[in-house]
Amino acid sequence: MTVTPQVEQRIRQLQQQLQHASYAYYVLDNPVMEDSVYDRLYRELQDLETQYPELIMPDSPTQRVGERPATQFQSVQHQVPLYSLENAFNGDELQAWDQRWRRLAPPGAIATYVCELKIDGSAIALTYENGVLVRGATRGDGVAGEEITQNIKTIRSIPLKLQGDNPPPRVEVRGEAFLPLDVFDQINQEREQAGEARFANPRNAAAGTLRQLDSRVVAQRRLDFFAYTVHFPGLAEEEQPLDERSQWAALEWLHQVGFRVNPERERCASLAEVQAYCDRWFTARQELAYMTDGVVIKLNDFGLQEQLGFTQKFPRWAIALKYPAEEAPTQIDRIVFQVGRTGAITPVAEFQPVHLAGTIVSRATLHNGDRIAELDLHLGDTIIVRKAGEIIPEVVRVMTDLRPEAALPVQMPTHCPECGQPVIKPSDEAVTRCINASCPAILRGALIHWASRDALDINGVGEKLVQQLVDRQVVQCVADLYDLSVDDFQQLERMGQKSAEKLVKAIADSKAKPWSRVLYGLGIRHVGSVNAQTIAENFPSVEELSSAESGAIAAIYGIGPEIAQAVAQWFQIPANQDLIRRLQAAGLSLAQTVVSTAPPAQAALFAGKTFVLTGTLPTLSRDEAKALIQQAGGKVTGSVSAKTDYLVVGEDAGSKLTKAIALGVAQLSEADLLALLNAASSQP
Ligand code: 0OW
Repeated sequence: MTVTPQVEQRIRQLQQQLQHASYAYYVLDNPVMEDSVYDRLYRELQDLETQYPELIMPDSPTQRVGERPATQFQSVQHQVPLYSLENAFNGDELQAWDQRWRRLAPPGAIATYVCELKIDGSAIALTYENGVLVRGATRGDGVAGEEITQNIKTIRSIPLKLQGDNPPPRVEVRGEAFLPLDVFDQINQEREQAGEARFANPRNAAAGTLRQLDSRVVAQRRLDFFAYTVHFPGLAEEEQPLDERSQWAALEWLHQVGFRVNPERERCASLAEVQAYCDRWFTARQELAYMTDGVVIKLNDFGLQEQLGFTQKFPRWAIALKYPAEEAPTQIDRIVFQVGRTGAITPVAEFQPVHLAGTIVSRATLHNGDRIAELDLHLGDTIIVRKAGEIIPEVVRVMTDLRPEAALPVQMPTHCPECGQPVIKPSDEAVTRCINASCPAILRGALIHWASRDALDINGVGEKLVQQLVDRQVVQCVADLYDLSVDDFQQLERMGQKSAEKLVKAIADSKAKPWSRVLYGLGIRHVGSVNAQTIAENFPSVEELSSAESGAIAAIYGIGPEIAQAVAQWFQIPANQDLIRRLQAAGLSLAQTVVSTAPPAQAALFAGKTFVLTGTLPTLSRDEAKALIQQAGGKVTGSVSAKTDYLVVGEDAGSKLTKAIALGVAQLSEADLLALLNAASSQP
């Protein structure tokens, strides 16, 4: 189709607005646009770029998630090697490092140090040409890594294009890709619900995610990134765009061109200040939203760094002071066996509380029966517990010489501790499992999973409520939720009329959720939220899916035979077929219909948002537009400023539009505005 100037302008406008909104949300952590507005404008841009592919820009937000999964990764050479860090484990070793570099430096060298939290993720290398991201790679062995550009592009806090004018011809940026702790927990819950092994720690989770062949899986996992190094290959020192040739200036530049740089960085004038910073963060790190495993100390001045150079493996001008991987002895009190949502039985050691890595610990997972046998664990044993990079403390070993006389070896239960039914231990698995579908633990897990955020997203159905519903046998399967009345809920503890009414409404509203979420909510093994989405796109109704052979399901790109088998078998089980019939009778769609995500009620749609009107609107007068915005909770002012959230743009827009573009204020046409208001008012 021929491109008109209006279309080109609209596409540029959308690309710029969405890019700005994404930067504000993911890098500045300061959203400037409602999700529903972002999603709508994003879909408009996708449609326009599909019609006019020649107008697609490399930094358009639509370029973040690729379509086709890779089949493998290419190996690539790093232009500048990625060095790792020498470790120090205490103050003395830090002092020793300081003495070592001073012996090699020119006499009387004055050193300023830069302290950076050591992010516990996975190091990656980014290459920008003329300001555009052209390649992303894993660290690999420091000399060569794997090319994972498509996956890197899904990390929203990594700019697809550097901000600012006339970017250097080539820039190499290094930093740590990591999973925030809340995302890490969420992923592990999903993996557990899908019957997959949990990630042991955020570092493994980040590294594993970066090496996913399907970038849509990476996008779902919401990796984040802190930059900490920049190189300008081919640029002489005086041509480099840094205020001064130092690590501090490099971090400032990285922040200016659009990267996240860790905000806790500090300059220190002496080793004593460095030690104080490290001591402070040794305890304060527990509050951070991401995992750290130490502090990286660097000499700030690049000239001094160049004089000191590198050993075979490490820069002489940097060191990592690691937090001690603490271990402590303690006495086992008892072993408890937890039954998870999939019936997996996990042994947990409960012991005398010990202080580990800044926290008090009194429980540690024993994973499974194989691990218990490996440890040769006996009741009453004295054990060594460890908590380092791993989130969950673990039992390292038993101090057998302290074992009490006639101590009994720990055995896995032969019957489920929750329902009393015999358990199974598949020969090829380490896990012991209850397979009684009406086991209270499995039912509790199924209800919590069903109501979870990525499934039917039912507010109010959490652990406490589910415990009561199952203990009182009010519910035997997830479909029963849809039969519960306000009275039924009011029989429960701490449930007033209002909460009961809200709960019944939340459950009723969940019927509008799309088929892909229902499929995920069923909790079929190996079917996580991404697989469910993929399967639902290929089998858009439960009728088609339940009658499909596993081979037909396995034929879906990205769905392996194991997942396909689990899905086909699930639909063969009579109790599951009853469940599906019950859900349909309750009014759930179980078919792929276009369901608009219910935007907030119109009255609150624009609450707290400031609008400016400019130009002549096609159908609304200024006053009519103003009234509509005010009715939706928005404020209308006369001039554009950094506080303006939206500029509504009509014909012959003047200086307000110029200022809005300069400030990155999101722009809406009259049609955009009306679409948002209509979407909100048509909420069921
Ligand atoms: N993980 C980090 C971090 C950091 C590089 C540059 C020279 C030698 C290491 O937060 N803040 N700064 C550096 O500086 N490295 C870091 O992590 C290293 C990279 C490779 C292994 C560690 O992840």
